[in-house]
Order: sequence, then C-alpha cells, then structure tokens
Amino acid sequence: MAVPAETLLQIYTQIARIHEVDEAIRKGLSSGKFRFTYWPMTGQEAIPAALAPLLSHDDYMVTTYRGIHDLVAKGVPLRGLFAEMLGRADGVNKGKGGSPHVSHPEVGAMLTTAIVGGGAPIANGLALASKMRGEGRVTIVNFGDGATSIGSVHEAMNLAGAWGLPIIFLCQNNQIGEYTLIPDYTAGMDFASRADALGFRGAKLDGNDPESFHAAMADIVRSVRNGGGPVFVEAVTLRLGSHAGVADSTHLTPEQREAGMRDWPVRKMPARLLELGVASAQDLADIVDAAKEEVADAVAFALASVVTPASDVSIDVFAQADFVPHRGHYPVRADTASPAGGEAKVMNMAEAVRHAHEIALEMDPTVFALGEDIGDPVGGVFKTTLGLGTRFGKERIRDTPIAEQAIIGAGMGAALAGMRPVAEIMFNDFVGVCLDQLANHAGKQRFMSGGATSVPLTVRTIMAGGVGGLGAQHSQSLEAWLLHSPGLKVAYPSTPKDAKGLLLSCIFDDDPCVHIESMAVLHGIKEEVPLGDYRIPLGVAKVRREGADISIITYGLFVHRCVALADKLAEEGISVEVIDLRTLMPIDYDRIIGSVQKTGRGLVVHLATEFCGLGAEIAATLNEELFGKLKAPVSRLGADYAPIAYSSAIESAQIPGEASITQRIKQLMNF
Ligand SMILES: Cc1ncc(C[n+]2csc(CCOP(=O)(O)OP(=O)(O)O)c2C)c(N)n1
Repeated sequence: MAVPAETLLQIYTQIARIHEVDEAIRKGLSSGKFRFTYWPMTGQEAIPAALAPLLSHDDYMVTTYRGIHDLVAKGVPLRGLFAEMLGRADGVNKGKGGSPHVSHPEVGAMLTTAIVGGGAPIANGLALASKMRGEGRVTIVNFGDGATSIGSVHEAMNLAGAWGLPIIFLCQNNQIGEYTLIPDYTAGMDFASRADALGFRGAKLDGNDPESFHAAMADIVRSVRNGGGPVFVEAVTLRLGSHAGVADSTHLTPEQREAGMRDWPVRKMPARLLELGVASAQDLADIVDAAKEEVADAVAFALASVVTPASDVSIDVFAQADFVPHRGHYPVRADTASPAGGEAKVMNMAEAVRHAHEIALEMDPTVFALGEDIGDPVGGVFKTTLGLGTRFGKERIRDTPIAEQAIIGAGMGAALAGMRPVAEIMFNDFVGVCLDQLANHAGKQRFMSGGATSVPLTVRTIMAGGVGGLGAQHSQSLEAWLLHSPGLKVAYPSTPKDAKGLLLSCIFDDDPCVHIESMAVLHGIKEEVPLGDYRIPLGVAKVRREGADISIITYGLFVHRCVALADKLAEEGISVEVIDLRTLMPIDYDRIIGSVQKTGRGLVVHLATEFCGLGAEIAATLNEELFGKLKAPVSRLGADYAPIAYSSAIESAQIPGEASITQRIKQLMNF
C-alpha cells in the first residue's frame, strides 16, 4: 500500500468535512436560510483533501470562488468560514469578502479570487517572497481548466519558470469552463504539456483517485519545496454540480452523470478504505459524524453572528480610515514634509527616484524592485534604477519578462507575504494591461479580507504626455482610472525633492500606491535634494506660488507650466495661487478648499482627459462646498476628449496650454 493508513484516514476526514460543508451550504441555500452565491465544488473534494497532509499552515495557497473545498482542507476554521459566506461580522474577513473572497493568512489561505486566472500572478509573488527569504514554503495556486485560456495564467507560468519559483499550478480540470466544454474553447487539450513549452514540469493526474493523487503530489511537493522549481499539475476531476447555485448540473448526460457518481471520491473512498482494511465501518461512520457535528456547530455559530454594520464600509479600504474621501469630511493633515538641513545634492527626478530606491533598499531587506529592463546595464529605460542592480544584485533588482500582469501580481503576492516591492510599469498606458491585478486585486484585497491582509506594494509608472511625438498609446495620464478604483493610493510628484519623499512614503505605506512620474520632468528639472531619509506625507498638498485672485489646482508636469504662467499673469495684474496636489489619493481637500475660499476662484488643470477627469470631481466639490462664497464657478481644464495625437503640434493644442489656461483664467476673472 503506497499511502500509509493514517494518511488515508486523514484524507478521508477532509473529504468528509468538505462534503458536509457542501451539503450544509446546499441545504441552507435551498431552504432559504442562507443567501449567497455558491459555486459548488461537488466532485472535486479529493484534490485538496489528498494534498492537505503534504502541506502545513506555513505553505501558501491561493484559490478561486469555487475553492471552498480548498479552504476547508487548508484549515480555515469552519465557524469563521460559514460566517464569512453568510456575510457576518464573525467571518474570517468580517463578512466583507464573502464566499468568493476568503483569506485567512493564519493557515496560509492567502487569497480567493473571483476573477478567472487572477490568482496565478499573485501566487507567484507569494512563492517569490518565500524563495527570497529561504523559507522553504510551497505555494499552491488552484484554478479551473477554463483559466488555462486566460493571459494571466500564461504570464504567471512563464514568470514562475523563468524565476524557478516554488509554486504548484494546480489546475482542477473539472471538464468544463463555465458552460463551455473543453473542445469548444481550445485545440490544445493537453494542459500539462503547456508547462513543457515553458520549460518546466507538467503532470496529468487523476484528481478523483486520492491514493495515486496523494502519492504523486508527495513527490511534486517535495521537489518544489527542495528548490526544483514550479510544477503544473492537471488534476482531472468532474464537476458534478451546476456552475453556480444548487440546481443539478445540465452539462452531463445521464450516462456521464452516472459514471461520475460512481467515480465520486465521496462515495468510492469509504468502500476502498474498507477493502484495504484501514478502517471499520464504525470508524468511517465516526469520521462522518464528527464532520457533521463540526459543520452543524459552524452553521449555528454563523447564523447567530450579526452582519457587519454598513457604517463600517469605509474601514479596511485603506490602513488609514481618514484617507477615504467623504463628502464634508476634509481632514487637516500636517505638512511634516520639509527635510531640515543635512547634506543635499542637485538631482533631476530620475536621480531622486533612484536615490529613494537606494535608501529603501539599504534600510529594509523586504524592499526589492521588479520591472522590465530595470537591471543594469540598462537601469530602466528612464534610468531610474541605473546602478542599483550592480549594487544590490539581481535578486533585489529583478528584470522581468514583458508581462505586466505577472509583474504586478508578483509584486502584490510578495507584498501579501510582507515584502515591500516596487514594481515599474514602463509607461502609464501599460496600466491598462494589468489593471485587473492593480484594481481588482491589489486595491481591493485589504477590504475583501476585512483587514486580515494588506498589500504594501508600490507601482511606479511614467506618464509621457506633454513631451510630444509619443502618440496615442504612450502619452496618456490615466490617474482617473486609478482614482476610480477604491483602495489605490496615487502620488503624482512635480519635483525631484517631492518624488524622493513621496516615493519613500509610498514604499513604506501599508497599501498599494501608484507613483506617477512625468517624463517631461524626470530629466527636465533639477533641484537640490536632501540626501537623508525624509518622507512627504501622503495627502498633503503644497502651495507652490501664493496668489490672491484665483487658485489653480494641478499636479505633475502642469505645476511647472502653471507656475510659469502665473508669473506671466502677475505682470498683467492677475495674482494666481498654484496648488500642487502631490497626492491625488488621499486628496488634500482641506488645503484646496482653503485656497479657493481665500481667492474666491478656482481652476483645476490637468493633462488627463477633461471629461470625467479628477478636475470634474474637485470642481464639483468646491462648487458644492463654497457655493455663495465664490466669485465665479470653479472650473476645470483638461485634454480634449480624443486619443493623444502623434503630431506634437496637435498634442500641444489638445492638452491645456498657455493660451487655453490664460483664456479660462480671464473668463473666471471677468465672470
Ligand atoms: C476574468 C473573468 N472572466 C469571466 C468570468 C466569469 N466566470 C466565472 S466562473 C467562469 C468559468 C471558469 O471556468 P474554470 O476556469 O474552468 O473554473 P471552474 O469554474 O470550473 O472552477 C467564468 C467564465 C470571471 N469570473 N472572470
């Protein structure tokens, strides 16, 4: 007998627990006692059950909406799990994640995603953190066969292969995507062979045979744990239930269903254990009774738990609750920024960014950087990491494949595991390629986990608009995308000194921060930058130029353009105050409102498209808050609603410029 009797009983115990959980959910939903979305894992119980004895709570796991069986077997306490599924305060995530978003880091259940394939890049980051720290943990990422079609899984597998990560891509092939059968969605049905193509091991196993599956996985887990690199496992099983809900499946013929029921581990394993003589009928009945009792207790506990108050919705969005924007709530934040004294050096923004990296890398071993071409000799296409690879090594300055989802996912996963990664996305426009990882995963994870996890990830990206000639796909300023995604902080420095101080604040912040650097400023402006460690607090704007007649609210490159224009307009007798937001989320409404209250006029200027841009938000707030005190309605000016043109002449006409800003200021002055 390949698998010891004790292990077989452990596996059966997990199968029984999973089955009782499944039954209780079905009963609760059918009776109307429960109301939540359930994606049944019926039929797939043996996969995590047979794997469980090979893992400890130190090993990381990522799963999907259909992964309740994975969570049970990984050790998530059933009381907290049921309360979570019911959306109750005693859930492991305070009921904020619910059935598709369970995280319980105490047992290594790090993340559950409802985005098909979205977990794979993040799991890489968990594995990377373990590898960098030499911890010997194995990371398991579960997903369905349908997820093999999505780009994030391919990107993640490629990166794992390139970096030799200790991860198992566990594809639970239940023979169907959502409602589409495998031959209808791929011509490459041998999923395991995809790993071969990426240079690592793939294995096709019978996920419904606990014995052979356990034995094969024992070998695979050992190899991965011992540094053998990633393995892709196709665990063949069958989804016996429907895609969602508790109705019977409609995708199986009666014959297929009958065969599936015969092969169902929940039914066949007891007979096998009796046949092997490892347990008596009474032993097996005791296992089932214990599972029933545990589940009944968990259900009673969950039903007795209260719902998290709706008023808590702003909690767990950010580490700092007062960063969450609320109408009428404008916290006053001290400007503790100004670094006093000390040695300083004249730097451009690229050098200041590099210097911030250096300080962070020196002081904290959990800091590392990753991105395309960031290592030496290139040092990043904008030279923002030049020399760092030579000084800190390839482990901490990591060149990546050209795969933005894999980059952000690896950063996010490592952050989940307690690292402080700094990921570079070369151009702001490329955020579109990885927005799911950023917005759906990094931004939401603290909230979805009810604060059980955090993502101290920094993403740096370069915004090249205003330079000219880069065209529609390398020139956008996309902060509005990010600001519309709760959970992401956004810094947008205008000077080298601010870039260093803000970037350091981002790196040591406990939430995902996006640091947007204007290409025109990166190498275009120099100033004295203190050499010491200093932080510019997030959410503190700065008056760049004092004025009395009108306040211009802007950020990034346009701070310089607006200050220059203000100097010019002063000669015409118009006194313009220029506010540099520095951070867009959290936003410093206290200073914005204070300035416009003083001048009685406000104009928000940004390079981003005017329509639905940040300017619209700020103008609306100012008009509401200061109505009656204003000398003119607060206005906003951004780029025309069109892709950025390749021709510099057209680009400069379509984004705010001296003429259009002056015209708008004069309109407001003469209102
Ligand atoms: C990116 C994305 N696209 C589509 C969906 C809708 N959807 C939810 S589950 C599912 C089927 C996924 O099939 P598979 O990967 O085989 O996993 P299974 O549900 O069988 O476990 C789909 C298409 C989604 N959640 N995410």
